[in-house]
Amino acid sequence: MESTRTKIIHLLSSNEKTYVSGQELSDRLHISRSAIWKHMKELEKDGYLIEAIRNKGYRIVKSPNKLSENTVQWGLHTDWLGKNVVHKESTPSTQQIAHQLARDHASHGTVVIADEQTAGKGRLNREWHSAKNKGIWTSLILRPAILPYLAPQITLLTATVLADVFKKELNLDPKIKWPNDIMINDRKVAGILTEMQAEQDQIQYIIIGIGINVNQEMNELPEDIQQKATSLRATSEKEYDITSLIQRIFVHFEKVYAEYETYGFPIIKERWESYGYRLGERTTIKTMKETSEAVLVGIAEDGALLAQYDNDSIKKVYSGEIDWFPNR
Ligand code: BT5
Repeated sequence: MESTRTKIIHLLSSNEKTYVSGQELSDRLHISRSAIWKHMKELEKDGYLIEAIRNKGYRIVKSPNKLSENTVQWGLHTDWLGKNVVHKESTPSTQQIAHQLARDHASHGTVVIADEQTAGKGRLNREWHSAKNKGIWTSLILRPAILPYLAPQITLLTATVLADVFKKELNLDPKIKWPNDIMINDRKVAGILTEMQAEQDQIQYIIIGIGINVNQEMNELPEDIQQKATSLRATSEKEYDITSLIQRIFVHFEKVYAEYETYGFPIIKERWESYGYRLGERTTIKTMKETSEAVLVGIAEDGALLAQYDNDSIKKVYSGEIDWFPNR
């Protein structure tokens, strides 16, 4: 159940430019006008800046500069992504909460966001550092109508969304290192962890975990990753508003997801390849049997990376087999 104050915020934020009268709020929420007034005072205590004008009504001018269910939703212009937000100040991992919510039938587009994760997860049980208020640590619950073996496409899609936002909205120069790392200046700025619950021919849900280093200074990054990681701030010397960045990502995600539903994987593949890290370059590939050189040429429909060998044969290769940083 939405609380009265969340309802008030929703009603006001669907009319950002105009005022909503006390009478209208009172009619829609079935509470008195003086009760509405008291709620407004409570919102102000929480850091909302509310303008109240006689004969016009109320308007939210600014939301507080901290993450919460309300601040993420205030001014979020999406149809389904982030309509249901669960925010935690601190949690072991947003993935865990998202799994629980998904098992309890949370809807497509439900998101979990944390200020801090104490046991953030990478792939293969690797650790993901998630310092308090320094980054975006979020998990999206999706219920795509695709076959389970195509799920990696959603990871690739997510990577293009992040790269687009970093490039087009923040003027940075991101690359996507197959399959899921967003790189700036050869350092990892964001990672994606996809987990899913599926039967043979049907996905029950996918959880897309997104971790983005946003406002860390270089020397705030943990020692074990200082040589290979970066943050948006460290690459651009600008601080970013985390709430508004989350909103931009959700809005763009929804747009790209709709394009994917309409046109299928080819448009994602094309975009992904335009950002592909070291695509077109020769790399060393080590399989169990041999070590050889090949040129990375693109991605396949199932999400595999394609390498072209000197005899022109194109083969699928996997992450552990590629020497990404021969000089590191
Ligand atoms: C990933 O794994 O890159 C997936 C990261 C997903 C994190 C999100 S945050 C929200 C959600 N909740 C979670 O618990 N997880 C998801 P992988 O490709 O395995 O990379 C992990 C490796 O990246 C580690 O072994 C470190 O070397 C490095 N690393 C750890 N923390 C980092 C950070 N904050 N920035 C850059 N690199 C990091």
